[in-house]
Amino acid sequence: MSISFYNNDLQNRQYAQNFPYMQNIMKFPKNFVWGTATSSYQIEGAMEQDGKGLSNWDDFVSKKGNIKNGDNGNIAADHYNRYEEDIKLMKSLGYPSYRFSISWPRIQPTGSGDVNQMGLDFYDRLVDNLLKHKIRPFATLYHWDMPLNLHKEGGWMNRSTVERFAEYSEIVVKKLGDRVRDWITINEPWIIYVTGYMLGVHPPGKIRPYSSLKVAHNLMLAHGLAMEKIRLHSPKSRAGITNALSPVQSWNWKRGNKTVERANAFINGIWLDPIYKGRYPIVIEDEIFSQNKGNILPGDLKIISQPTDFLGINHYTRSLVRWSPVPLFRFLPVTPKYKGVEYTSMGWEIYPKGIKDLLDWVRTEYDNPPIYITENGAAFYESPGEDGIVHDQNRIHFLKSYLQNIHHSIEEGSDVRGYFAWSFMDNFEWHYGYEKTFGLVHVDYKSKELTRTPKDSAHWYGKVCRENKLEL
Ligand code: IFM
Repeated sequence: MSISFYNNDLQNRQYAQNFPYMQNIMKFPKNFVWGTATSSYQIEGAMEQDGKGLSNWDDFVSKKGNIKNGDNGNIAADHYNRYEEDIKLMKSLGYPSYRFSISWPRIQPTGSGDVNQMGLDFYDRLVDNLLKHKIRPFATLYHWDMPLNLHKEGGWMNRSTVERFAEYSEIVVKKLGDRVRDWITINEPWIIYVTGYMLGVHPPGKIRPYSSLKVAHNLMLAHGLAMEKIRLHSPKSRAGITNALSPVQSWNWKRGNKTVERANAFINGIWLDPIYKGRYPIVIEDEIFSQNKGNILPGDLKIISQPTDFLGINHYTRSLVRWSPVPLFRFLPVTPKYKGVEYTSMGWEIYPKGIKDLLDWVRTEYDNPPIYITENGAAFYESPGEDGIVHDQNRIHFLKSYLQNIHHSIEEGSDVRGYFAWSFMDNFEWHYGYEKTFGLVHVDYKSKELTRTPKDSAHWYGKVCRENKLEL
């Protein structure tokens, strides 16, 4: 079977032919927000410091075979103890915004009731320090670390976790909402759902095709209830959800429309339609309702569909799919293979035009919502040169070509307001451990000092942020 694809340079040349005004310098809109992103479990470490409770991830990493090389986030980049140094570095590199997440078990060690003041104080200091350096904080309430007690009681399968999440969100927003004015409720519900409950590679490590759609609804409801708390306690803030989205295409461009439609509903629509259309995607609605008997209550979709201020999009690669008899999904991902194809060390195809396809689709399907690209970046096999620096031209090339496509989509009308590179520094890449490095800043995990050294891309990206433009 032959599939014809365009390689990335060809994509750009063709775009230039269609849009002759394309220049060598791409200016981004005034007030475009530039930043980098991280998450609590991936960088903080300090597993049991200052009263933090154990999390689903602390438990998952302790079980043999779950994580590559037996790695864990017990110490990670020790950001909990080194946040001042990290913020200084961020400032010196010229990154004006920072997206971080808050560790729920640091705030509520048992998952309900009592607050761990020392945990809350850490984020208080972090936010103050960011503001002191004139770095705008974007806070994510849930980037996958949940108090172990709640995890043991069923986690996102259990509707009561949603109530607990609302309680936790209220505590955090009450404390930080006078200074944090940009909130993200939940990071990537699709990944929480698919890795934790369909593939079994993230906690709770289950494969539950006939009940997992409860998780999807509970995550969406948790988003809605957190939105209510943000509106109540920080009315001047802007808030939204961050989704992992990708344009879905058939591996065989001549057929497979039904499969694409179904895959698109699971990967994208289920996390967007309830917010923007007040209902679940029609093609999978029956499955969603039949798996959620007694779990979807009257009024839930109203809570979920309350207005948000922006949509956060995390994007890395497109999704090529083919039909398969696998339970529930009835599709499987396909790794693209064609002449000239390039992959990151995650095995993800480098396909910059995918981000334009995605933004164009969101613009037309959901009435052009304001968007932040809350994550985009690449992991490569790399190591420092003799001078101790990682010379990562491949990452620069990656970021440049994705930003170029974002710019194309903005020129055609997409309301993209900002971009956060994933990630500020190398970190714990979940079940891959420390082997996959997404950072602009290299962290020497082999040394006790955990020395931070900016890669070439860190300086290149700082210039883009400072000048608000891309030079091709
Ligand atoms: O590292 C993750 C992040 O936690 C969520 N989005 C994707 C990144 C790369 O896999």
